[in-house]
Amino acid sequence: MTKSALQIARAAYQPKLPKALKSAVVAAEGAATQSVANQEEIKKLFPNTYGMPLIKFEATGESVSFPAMNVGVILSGGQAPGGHNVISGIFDGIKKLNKDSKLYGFILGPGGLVDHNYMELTAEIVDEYRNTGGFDIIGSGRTKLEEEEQFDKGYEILKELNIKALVIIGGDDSNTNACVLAEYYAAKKYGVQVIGCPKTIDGDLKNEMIETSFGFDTACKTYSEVIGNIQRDCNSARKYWHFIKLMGRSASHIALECALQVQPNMCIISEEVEAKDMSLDDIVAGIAKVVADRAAQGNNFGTVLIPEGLVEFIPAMKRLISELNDFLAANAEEFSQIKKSHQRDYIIRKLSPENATIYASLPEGVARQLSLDRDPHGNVQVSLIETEKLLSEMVATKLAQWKEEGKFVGKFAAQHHFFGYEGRCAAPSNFDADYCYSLGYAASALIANGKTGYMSSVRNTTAPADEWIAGGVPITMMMNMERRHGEMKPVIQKALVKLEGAPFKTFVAQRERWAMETDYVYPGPIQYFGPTEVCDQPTKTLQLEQAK
Ligand code: FBP
Repeated sequence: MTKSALQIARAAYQPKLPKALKSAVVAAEGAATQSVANQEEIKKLFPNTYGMPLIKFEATGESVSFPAMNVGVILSGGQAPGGHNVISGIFDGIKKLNKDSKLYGFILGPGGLVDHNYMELTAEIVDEYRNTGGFDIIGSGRTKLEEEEQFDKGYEILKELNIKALVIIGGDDSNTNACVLAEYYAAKKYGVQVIGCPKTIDGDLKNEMIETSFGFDTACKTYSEVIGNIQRDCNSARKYWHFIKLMGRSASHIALECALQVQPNMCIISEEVEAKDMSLDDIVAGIAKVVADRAAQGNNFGTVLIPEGLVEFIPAMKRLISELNDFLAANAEEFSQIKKSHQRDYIIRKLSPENATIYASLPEGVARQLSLDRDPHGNVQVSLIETEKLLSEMVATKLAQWKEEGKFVGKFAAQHHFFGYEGRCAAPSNFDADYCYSLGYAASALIANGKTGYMSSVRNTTAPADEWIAGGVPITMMMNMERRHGEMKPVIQKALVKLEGAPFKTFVAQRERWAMETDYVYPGPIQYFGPTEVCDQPTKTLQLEQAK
C-alpha cells in the first residue's frame, strides 16, 4: 500500500490518554441513575440494564490480572474521523489486560454480525490503521439491529468465537439498539456484554454525560478550512455569493460550529427557523436583505451557510411535504400517467390552497424533486433536495423584483457547494485521535469490569487530555419514549441545537456584524504537528458549552 508522507509520520503518533487510564484502574461506582424521561416505561422495558450507576475509572497502584477475553467490534452508520482509533484503543486496552485477548471486527456494519462476516484484527492490521480517517479497516453499514432473530443469529457467531463482549460504535439509533441488545443478552443470560461508543460527525449525540460525539471536531475543522478558502476567494474576486450546504442531518450543529469558526455573512439554523415558525419566504427575504444591504455598500459578494436538514424545519414546507407524500402515495397510478410537462400544474390543482401556493412558488427543479425522489416508505428524501440552489434561486427572483422597485442596486451571482463527504473520513485531528483512542480504551476497561448496556464516556474534554475523566454511562439513562413509525419506542434523545445554549447565543450576538462587515476568519488546514494552541484546540461548540 503506497502511503503519503503525512500518513507515515502520523502512524507514529501516540494518542494521549487520560491519566487514570495509563495504569491499572478500578471502576468507582456513582449513585443509581434514571432515564431522562418516561422512567417507569423505560424501567419496565429494561429490567436488567435500567438504573445502573455511573462509572468513573480511577488509577490504582496495584496491578490487576485479567483472564484473556475475546471482544467483537462493529462500526455502524456514517463514517466519522477517529473510528480506527476507537478500535486501536480497544485493541491496546484488552491486550494490556491480557496479551492473549483477541479482537474480532464484524464486516460492513451490524449486518456482519447477523451474516457471520468477520475478521480477526491482529496487531499487524490494527497498526496499519492507527490515526487514519475512514472506517475501511472493517467497513461500516446501516443495517439496523432490531429483531430478536438478528440478536440470536449474532449470538451464534459470538458463541462460536468465544466473544465475551461486543462494542458497537455508532450514533443515537445504533446505541439505542446496542442497549436493546445488551438487555436481550442479559435477559437470556448469554454472558455477552454490549458496550456503545458515541460516533457521528453530526454532533447530535451528546448530553450531560457525553460531551461530544467523535468525528464532529475533525469534520467541522475540515469544512471550516474549505469554507475559509472560499471566503478568501470570495473576498478576492468580489463577485459571487456562495451558498454552502453542510451535512448534519436534522441538527444544525455542524453549520453553527463552522459559522463560529469562519464568521460567514449568514448562517441559517434550522432549530431557530422552527422555533420562530419561519416560512421559506421569510428565510429568502432575510438573505435577500443582507445581499441588498451589502450591495448598497458596494459589496456584491458573501457567504451563506445552510444546514442540510433545513427544509424539514420550515413548518409550512413540512406540511406541504406531508400532503404530497399522502397524495402521491394514494394516486401513484394516476400521477404516473400525467405527461412530465403537466405534472407541476396537476399537483398544484390537487393540493390544498395553502400548500398549492407554496408549491407553485418553488423553482422548477426543486418542485420536481419533491414529486419524484421518494424513499421505499414513500417519503420525500429531503437530504436530496438541493436547498442551496432552492434558496439562491428564490433570492435571485426576489432581488429581481426589488430591482424593479428600486430596492436593490447591485449584482447577484451565486455559486453552490455541498460539504459532507469531504470531511467524514479526514485524518482525525489530535482531539479526535486522542478522544477516540481514550473511548476505545475506556470501553475495554468497562468490559474487563463486567459492564453491559454502558456507553464509553470521556469527559472534561476542554482540559488537557491528561485531565480527562474516563468512565461509562448507562445507556438507559439517556433514553426517553418517542413515536417512531407510529409506535412509542425507547430511544436516546437526539440533541438538536439549543437556542438558549452558549454556542447559538454567541453566534446571535455577532451575526448582524458578520452580515455587513467582511470579517471572515480563515482557519486553514488541520495541523497535526506544532504548538498545542494550533493543534489541540477542541471545537468552539465544546469550548462554549463547557465554559463555566
Ligand atoms: P450518522 O448519523 O450515521 O453518523 O450519519 C452522518 C451523516 O454524514 C449525515 O450527516 C448525513 O445526512 C448522512 O450521514 C448521509 O449518509 P449516507 O451517505 O449513508 O447517505
